[in-house]
Amino acid sequence: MVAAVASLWALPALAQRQVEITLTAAPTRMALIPGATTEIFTYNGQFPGPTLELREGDRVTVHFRNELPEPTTVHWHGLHLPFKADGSPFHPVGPGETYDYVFTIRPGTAGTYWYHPHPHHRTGYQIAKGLYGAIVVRAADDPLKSIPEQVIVISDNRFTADGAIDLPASLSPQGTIDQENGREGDVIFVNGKVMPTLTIRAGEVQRWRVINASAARVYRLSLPGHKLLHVGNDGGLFERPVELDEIVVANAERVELLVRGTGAPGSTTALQSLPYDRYIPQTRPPTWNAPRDLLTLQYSPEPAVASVRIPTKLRTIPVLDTAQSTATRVMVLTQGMINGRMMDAARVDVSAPLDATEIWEVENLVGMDHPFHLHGFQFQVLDRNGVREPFRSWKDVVNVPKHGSARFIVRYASYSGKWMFHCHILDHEDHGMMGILEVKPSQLTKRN
Ligand SMILES: [Cu+2]
Repeated sequence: MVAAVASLWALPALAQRQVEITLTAAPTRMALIPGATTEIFTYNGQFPGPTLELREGDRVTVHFRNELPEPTTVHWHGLHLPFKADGSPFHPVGPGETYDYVFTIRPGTAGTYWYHPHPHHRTGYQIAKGLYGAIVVRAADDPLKSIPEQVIVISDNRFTADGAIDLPASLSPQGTIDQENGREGDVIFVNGKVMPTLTIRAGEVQRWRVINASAARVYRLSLPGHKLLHVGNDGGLFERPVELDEIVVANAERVELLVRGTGAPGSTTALQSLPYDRYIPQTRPPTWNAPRDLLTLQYSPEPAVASVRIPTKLRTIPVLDTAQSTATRVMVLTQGMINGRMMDAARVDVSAPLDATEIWEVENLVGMDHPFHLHGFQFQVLDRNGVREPFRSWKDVVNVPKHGSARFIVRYASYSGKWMFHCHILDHEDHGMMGILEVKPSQLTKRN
């Protein structure tokens, strides 16, 4: 209780709610594919887990109970919160145990996040078993408040003939390919359903909050006949909307899109994922270049409504100034390793003072993409492959292309502790393609 009061001290007087959430992870049996039932793991008996709706300023306590037969954690992917609430491998929750995650949603956080397990070596397994859910954080002054929303959680999975989740032994032929590519499945789920139907009225504008919860599959989204208005990334809205024909969403990334109902009343179209070659040629799946339909968008028969006006200015994003950077951290990615090393919980890979601003230069030496995730702090991508990022946004994952590089700038604000950085291809993460950033409270930083 004392800690919660102390963290409030730094926050402006927003309408603060005390939010209590009860979340239980447990095995469940569910019908996911035709003709079989599958033993999965769920949060509160739901697949995906319940969408958590939070507001900036909320003081959140999640009462978590682990009814799984193995240790787990709940990681609040992308949220800026205290170390003890991060759900990293440092704070496992044993079978039958409970843990309270206590954090405050800080101003400027509004966006789309997700929660999932993060235990050492078992993240891929537990997410494949069904443990993930969406988080929507709202701002009081959301410029798109009046626009109807859809949360779209995309994931994939693979099943054996008897309906069990197909998790081959790591040294089996398929297990070896999974370790290399990251495990992909031929069944694609949107919000736990295969090819669900979303409805829209002609002229209507909808805000889609898309989350890629897949272990490894990257989605290159396209809605034939429609332009997409890209309005937000991992850490919330941009300053201005950007019009696109398609968008790549790598593992653990989120995008906010405005879909304008430019189709005719009664017509249908499908949200598609177009081919995206993230693979090493030797293990590229034979079906990699086949487009996949993800969901049906069905226009209602009613006549078109007048479209709402979409604001041209969404919000102001503060600039993280490269002139303030006090260090550059070089991260070299090779297959399964960062800077030639595998994860060691007893080692600190990067040590920095609280409030420092630093640049990370992530270099990918191998012939497949690696989506790089930093815990605890949102960052701003500076450039990819040397090409300056066209606009400012908050990110917590940056996809580092094969034989490519990405640079981002980050400020280690508010919270000291040990924060993971890792590849978000879950097989790579579990293999040890992960390191530790320790942010230390420092006398020096107090002078600033
Ligand atoms: Cu990787």
